[in-house]
Amino acid sequence: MKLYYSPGACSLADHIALHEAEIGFDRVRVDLKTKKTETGQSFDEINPKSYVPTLEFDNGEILTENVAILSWIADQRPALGVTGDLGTARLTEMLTFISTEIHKQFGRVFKPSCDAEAEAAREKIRKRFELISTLAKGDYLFGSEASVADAYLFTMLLWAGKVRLEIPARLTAFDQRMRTRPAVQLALKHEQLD
Ligand SMILES: N[C@@H](CCC(=O)N[C@@H](CS)C(=O)NCC(=O)O)C(=O)O
Repeated sequence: MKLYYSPGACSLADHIALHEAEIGFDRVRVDLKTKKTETGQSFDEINPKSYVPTLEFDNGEILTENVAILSWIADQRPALGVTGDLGTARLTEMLTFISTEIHKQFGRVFKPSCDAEAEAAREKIRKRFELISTLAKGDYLFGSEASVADAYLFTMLLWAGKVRLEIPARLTAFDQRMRTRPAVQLALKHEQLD
């Protein structure tokens, strides 16, 4: 299995989650500007959507989208998912919230069409981090154990740091807690972000 990633991009969430799941995989770095992999392959031929994360299975099939890849990882290792009657739905709810309401807003912060757009996006992200910090059920989003959603939230906090967006104290503590996890340390090391 191969994970196509770009250092510090949202694919970091999947990178961390694969390590958490102890699933063996090869990392293939993608230059998102040239759309070439580290071996010079055309990334668009691998994933016509032209973005990371992209997971390629040994039979050549590819899986894209953070929500789908992280859900698939949780399916392989239920300890990284959410238990209970609504467990799967709650995980999907959280992953979708992070993806569509936080991740997407960062695009407007990184590449705004104007200052007002950037500021509006920052405000939305701030509010959503605030909300997530109140929704968290324990040390991690769903209680005392980390799930794949925590890997995604951690990646968003890394981005918040890059653009100097203030985050609630509870999320600062969460960020520090995540950084003590071997899977996080390994992924940060591999992406040279440590
Ligand atoms: N809908 C996708 C979006 C993934 C995404 O935004 N990937 C970014 C990096 S964080 C990317 O590869 N951008 C390159 C591009 O769009 O050209 C998902 O949620 O997985």
